[in-house]
Amino acid sequence: MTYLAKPKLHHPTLARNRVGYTRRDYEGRVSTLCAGCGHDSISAAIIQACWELDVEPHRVAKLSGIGCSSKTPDYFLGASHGFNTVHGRMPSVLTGANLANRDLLYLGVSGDGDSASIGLGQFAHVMRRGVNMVYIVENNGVYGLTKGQFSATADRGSKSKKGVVNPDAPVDLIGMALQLGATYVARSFSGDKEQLVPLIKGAIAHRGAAFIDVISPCVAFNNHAGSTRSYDYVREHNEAVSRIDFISPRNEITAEVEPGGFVDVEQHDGTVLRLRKLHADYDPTDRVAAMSHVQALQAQGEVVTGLLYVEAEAGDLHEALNTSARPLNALDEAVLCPGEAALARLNASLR
Ligand SMILES: Cc1ncc(C[n+]2csc(CCOP(=O)(O)OP(=O)(O)O)c2C)c(N)n1
Ligand code: SF4
Ligand SMILES: [Mg+2]
Repeated sequence: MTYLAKPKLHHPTLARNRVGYTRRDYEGRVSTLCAGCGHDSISAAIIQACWELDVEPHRVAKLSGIGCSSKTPDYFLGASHGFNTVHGRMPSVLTGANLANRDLLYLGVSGDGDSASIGLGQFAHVMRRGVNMVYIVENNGVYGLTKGQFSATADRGSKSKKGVVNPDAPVDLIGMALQLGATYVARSFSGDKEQLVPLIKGAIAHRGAAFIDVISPCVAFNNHAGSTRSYDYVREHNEAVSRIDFISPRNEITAEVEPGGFVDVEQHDGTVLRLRKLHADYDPTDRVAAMSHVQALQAQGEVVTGLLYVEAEAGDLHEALNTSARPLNALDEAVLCPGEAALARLNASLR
């Protein structure tokens, strides 16, 4: 029934957020993905996070590549800006858009094929440049759209639906993001909305390169015994280092936590990430320690989830390049053509 358009009328009693929108105003078109696909749960989590954070839909730019995952921006935030790039090229288009207009919230949505194979170089550079964005990989270990070939994130030894064993070592996007300098790094599971929604909210509030790797089972091609991306496998091996509560400055702190069992990380905009520690010795502000802790748990076959690393006061690409504080389309003629004297001064400074 995906050819049916969603009704535009909303029930008048639906709750509205502080900017006057109902949750339904954050939805997109009816999904054409397989029933049960993890990607649809991620779309629902993005909708929930944006509604709860009072994000104005027209202030968001959604960018993606090619794949089932990259189709999903059509299914959320229907009133936002959107750009479906060539396969694996979302990061460079996002970087350019961000440089032209820093006032929008940039949401990059990609797949493990899109980011870890054809787009791996682009992934690396957008992370190391610290582009201010939320970059989500919907990671199912296969190329879902082209019928289930192993992707570069598939674990060595995992089995395809036809029983073929993957001989190759996996690309670990979390390890790469940490090593390349991303300043907010998290992993979650599409089946764990309670963990995923606050992680997305924290990433939206973060200034800098925020990366979330979301394990998102492909029910059509990678949800069988022998797969390490199936619902059953991830539920059995999900090892959360912490649970995160996102606290906005205007909200009361409602989460009940044991004293000493949490750490508060305040971000540049006053939002607080309250991390309820599940691993006593895990420090999400120590990049090197986070890398080795995550690697050690992964070596035991665990799927490590939670906020793995955060640098609360991170800078971004605009800061590094000292760019105009105003979006380029808001610059008037007087700024763009400052006159002969200004040009002469500039030339003199370069001699
Ligand atoms: C340049 C180019 N090469 C190959 C393809 C074929 N292709 C389409 S989607 C895809 C992989 C998608 O995998 P992933 O990003 O993991 O998304 P999923 O469908 O699993 O969500 C490939 C190889 C293409 N569209 N363009
Ligand atoms: S093929 Fe896999 S990834 Fe694509 S929509 Fe179906 S379940 Fe989702
Ligand atoms: Mg995939």
